[in-house]
Parts: sequence; structure tokens; C-alpha cells
Amino acid sequence: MATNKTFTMLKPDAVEAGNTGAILEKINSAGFRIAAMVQTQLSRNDAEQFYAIHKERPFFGELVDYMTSGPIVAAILEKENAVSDFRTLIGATNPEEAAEGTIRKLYAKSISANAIHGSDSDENAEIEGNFFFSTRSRY
Ligand code: FUP
Repeated sequence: MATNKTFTMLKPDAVEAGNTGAILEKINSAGFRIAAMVQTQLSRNDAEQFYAIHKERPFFGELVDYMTSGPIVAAILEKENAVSDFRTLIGATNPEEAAEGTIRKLYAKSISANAIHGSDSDENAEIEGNFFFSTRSRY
């Protein structure tokens, strides 16, 4: 059953470019409620864990370098049908393929520096949200 929750991360390119406010405004306008939010910087260990599913991919090293290169904003978002609606709002992984008006079309610089992350399933939303906002409360 859908949990009505998703997880997002504004990536270093978006935060560095000063686009945090504009992107959060788009998220709010699309009907998402921010349930938790923090700005922090990932260690290499954090980034390797977060993207462990991609560790055999050729772009993994570059992805970890990039994700640790500056501050990120992590947030848990709530809305009906959150995971799927948020994936639609952010657009395709590659901004060149992202639909007009999507966050990646508007703000992403490239396929690796693509402005924003959105969980791809309810299960991953739970895992990723707990990574930042667990009861261990690392942040
Ligand atoms: P998405 O679910 O849209 O974030 O995309 P993926 O889970 O497939 O990829 C996760 C991240 O890996 C992307 F956001 C950026 C990076 N990536 C690359 O750098 N190159 C690629 O060819 C594919 C993904």
C-alpha cells in the first residue's frame, strides 16, 4: 500500500546555484508538505551508502565525488501518491530528456549534476528517509 511519503535531496549543483528556495516553492506549489528537512554535506561514506545500488556502475566514482562536493538539502515529503507524483514533478534523470516545466528541465546542469533526487518506490522512500532522519538522529 502507498505510504504517501517520499524522500528528496536537492543536490550540490542546485544548492550551490542558490536554487533551493525556488525548488522548494515548486515542491510546495505542487501540493507536497515538508515533514522534515535539513541542509548538510555528505561524507564519502554517506554517499557510497546512499548510492550503494549503483556501486558497480561506471559512473559510481564520479557520482560520489559530485554528491560530496558541496551542501545538499534532504527532506521527507508528504502527499497522496507521493512517490509517483514527485517523480513526475522532477522529470527524467537526463535533463535533456526531461519534460518542460519539470524541476530537472528548469534547474539541472547535466545527467550527473541533475539538481534533485526523488525516491523511486515506497520502500526506498522509507529507507532513504531513515538514512537522514532516523531515531539515531545523526543530523
Ligand atoms: P534517478 O532515479 O532519476 O535519480 O536516476 P538513477 O537512480 O538511475 O541514477 C541516480 C543518479 O546517478 C542520477 F541522479 C545521476 C547519476 N547518474 C549518472 O551520473 N549517469 C548516468 O548515466 C545515470 C545516472
